[in-house]
Parts: sequence; structure tokens; C-alpha cells
Amino acid sequence: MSQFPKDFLWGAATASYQVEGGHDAEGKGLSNWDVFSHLPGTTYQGTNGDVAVDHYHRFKEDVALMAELGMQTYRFSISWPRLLPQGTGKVNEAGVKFYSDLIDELLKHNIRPMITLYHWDLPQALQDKFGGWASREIVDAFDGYARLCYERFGDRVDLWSTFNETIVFIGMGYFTGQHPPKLNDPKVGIQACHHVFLANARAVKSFREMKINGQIGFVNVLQPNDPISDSLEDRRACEFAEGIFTHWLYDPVLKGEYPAELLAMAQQAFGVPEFHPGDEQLLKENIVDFIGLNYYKREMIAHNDDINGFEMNNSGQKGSGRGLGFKGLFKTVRNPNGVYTDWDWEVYPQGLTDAIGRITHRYGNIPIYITENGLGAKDPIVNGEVLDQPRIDYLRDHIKATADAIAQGADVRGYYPWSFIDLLSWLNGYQKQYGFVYVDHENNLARKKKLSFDWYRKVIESNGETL
Ligand code: BGP
Repeated sequence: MSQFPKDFLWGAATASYQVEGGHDAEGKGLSNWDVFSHLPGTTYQGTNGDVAVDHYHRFKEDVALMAELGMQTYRFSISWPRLLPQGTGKVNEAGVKFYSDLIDELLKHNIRPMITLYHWDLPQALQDKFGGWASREIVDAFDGYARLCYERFGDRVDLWSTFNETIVFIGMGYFTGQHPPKLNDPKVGIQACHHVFLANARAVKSFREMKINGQIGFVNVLQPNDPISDSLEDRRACEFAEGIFTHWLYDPVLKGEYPAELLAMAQQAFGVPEFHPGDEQLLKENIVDFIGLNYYKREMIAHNDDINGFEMNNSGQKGSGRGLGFKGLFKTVRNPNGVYTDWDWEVYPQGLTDAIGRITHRYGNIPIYITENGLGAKDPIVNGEVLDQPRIDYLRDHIKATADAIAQGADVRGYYPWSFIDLLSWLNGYQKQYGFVYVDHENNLARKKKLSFDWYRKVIESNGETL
């Protein structure tokens, strides 16, 4: 018998900037990523999403492949500047039509859409006008955009999430500088993060006010942290890391408040987040319906007296990443016994079970979707076939880890591997592949099914029994 409930949803995920292309098609406005990726030295070998895998023009072909894979649900994001080129105001009807047609095509094939409203592509106009997330004005702008999406798509879509991975777009945008707007300013970053929580709460409120028939959640990175040793210093550093990576980002959307101790520390050190009257109530009254978890890896943590900064491996040269450190607080370190990908991400399926357990322990038995999970690799091509056996092994072990979490009582309702198709990895170009479908960049972006495609089709067909 399957270890998954019979209404469990099997799907796969993508994000607008990473697949669509059509960066200036039919009235779309520029996003922050359209601008950022064209600045010298920002991405791997200058790769960008101008064309990406041209999903904007080929979505029917892609949906047909999804149907062939047997996908029951598809998680994708909407490009805000495709709908609202200036971020607010005049609607680009061609952009609305694209998503509307995509939704209809999915429904025609019995694939349930899950929309992410914000997967990092901010209208550049709002960055220029008031500094994007750094300004409180973004909260109204985001709410207006969310309302437009509910109005146009809410009749056909019943699974929504507001944000994808605040830790990444705020952390790397405002603290470590690898993403737009390239800042290293904790004070601005903490306040920007507060605006994200407010924007989430406002969009959840609107969702309920507009009586959209469905559920709305928030997607976070799920990253379990474990201390590298049993020493008191390393355990303390790890607690702090867990507080920042998890509690700071989950508490405001699942409990409607910040973790008290960390809040006091931030306000003492930087004087932020700054609350306006009504903020606390807004957060408290608008808890999300579910949490989306993106799980790739765990991090081992040590105390840190020396390192400040973040050196990533964006090349796929194993061992070239140096990790993240906040001096005096904590740093990430390599697990000497760990198995690592070419991008220095630890492969640790047990961490998924453990981390789900930590979430349900802290927040109760909330509905959960695994909204991303996957292996980034340079897939081998043998006699023209893409033989991505390591991906199959990775996904199989993580699906088992998900089944273990369910057996322990967690309410996991669906699983979306990252990604449906090979797409642009933000900073790693097209060589870091995640998909079930290969895209031939030398041959007019032709699609080709990988070994994992047929494997995952059987997983879905058997509701997770055939692994
Ligand atoms: C998550 C993002 C995805 C995707 C994935 C893989 O953080 O939500 O958009 O990119 O990670 O990351 P990467 O492409 O850096 O390997």
C-alpha cells in the first residue's frame, strides 16, 4: 500500500524569470533581474533570462509534456512586471492573457495550478521609484498586484502562495549582495524583510476579503542546521543560525509575531524592524493557510571568530565555495562525512524528515507542501540520451524521507520537485540542471525527456509506491 494519502498531489515547479524569456514581449515591463543580469560580473558567464527556455512562446508544448509526465499540479510564478509594467497602475492585458491561457491549458489537462505571486522578479520601476522592498510603499503596491491576480485568475486557481524564499531575495539582495539590489546593509535588509511580512499579511487579508475559493500559503527555504561539534560554543552558534534561518522567517507568517529574543537583539543593534501602528495586528490576524517548504540541503554550523561574508560556488567546481559567516555569531562549515554535489550542497535526505519534524514541533500540525526539492547537476549525455540517474537517486531518497515525515504524523499534502524542465539557475547559468526535461541550447531549445522523466511518471502513477 502507498505511504502517501490518496489525494496527495504530485507535481513539479518552475519560476517565471527562469523559464519564460519574452523579457520585453508584448508590453512587459523590465524586472530587477532583467537589469541586474546584464550588469557585468553578476551571473555565471553573463547568462540571463532574456530568452530563458522560451516557455512564454512554447507553453503549450511544455504543458503537453507535463500531462505526459502525469503531473497533477504545476507550481509556477507570475512575473509582476508582465502584468503591471510600472508595478502599479496600467495593466498589460497581453500579460494577463498569457497566464490566463496557461491556466486554461493546465486545467484542460487536469493539472492543478499553484501560483507563486513573487519569485523575485520585481518591477524595476518600483526599485527606481522608491527602492523596492526597502520602502513601506511596496506593501500597497504588492497588495494591488495580488488583488489583480486574484481578480483575473482566482476563478480557476485554488492554490496560491505569496512569496518564495525571503531568506534568499532579502538575504542575498540586502545582506550579502549577490542578488539585486546588491546591498550589504543589515539595517535596510531587516526593514525590507519586515515589509515582506506586511505585504504577505495584506495579500492574505485581501485573499480572504475577496473570498477566493482556495488556500494561500508562504514558501520558505527549509534548511536544518546542525552543530559541527558538541561544544557549547558550536551549539550556541547553531541555535542562533536556526533562529535566523527558520524562526525569523516562519514565525511572522505562522504565528503572526517575531521570535522575541531575536527581535530584541535586532532592535538593539540596528533599531529595526520599525513598527507602525497596526503592523502587529495585521501580522497576527493574517496567518497563512499552509507552508511551502523548499528543501535542498542541510548546513553544519560552527562558532565564528573570523569570517564575515558569503563566498558561493557558482561554477560547479566542487570545493570552490567557502560558505557563509557572520563574525561573532556563526559560520557554515563542511561536514567531513557529508556527501556533496558539485555545487557544494550537502545531500542529506534524513534532514528533510528531521526539519519537517522541527516545523511541526514549533508550529503544530499545519498543512505542508514540499514546494521544491531537487538535484542540481551537469547531466551526462550518452548516445544522445540524458542519463540523470543521480537525480533519480536523489529524488527517490527524498520522497522516502517525505513518506517518513508523513508516517510520523506530518500533514504533507503535495510534492513539487525542482524543476519540471531545465531552466536558468539564477547565478549558475544553464549548466546547473534540475529538470525532467532537457533543453538543447544548441538546437533551437528543443525539449527532450530524460531518464528521470519516465521514472517520475511511474512514481506519480503509483502514488509513490514504485520508487
Ligand atoms: C531556490 C529557488 C529556485 C531555484 C533553486 C535552485 O532557492 O527558489 O528558484 O533556483 O533554489 O537554486 P540554484 O538555481 O541556485 O541551484
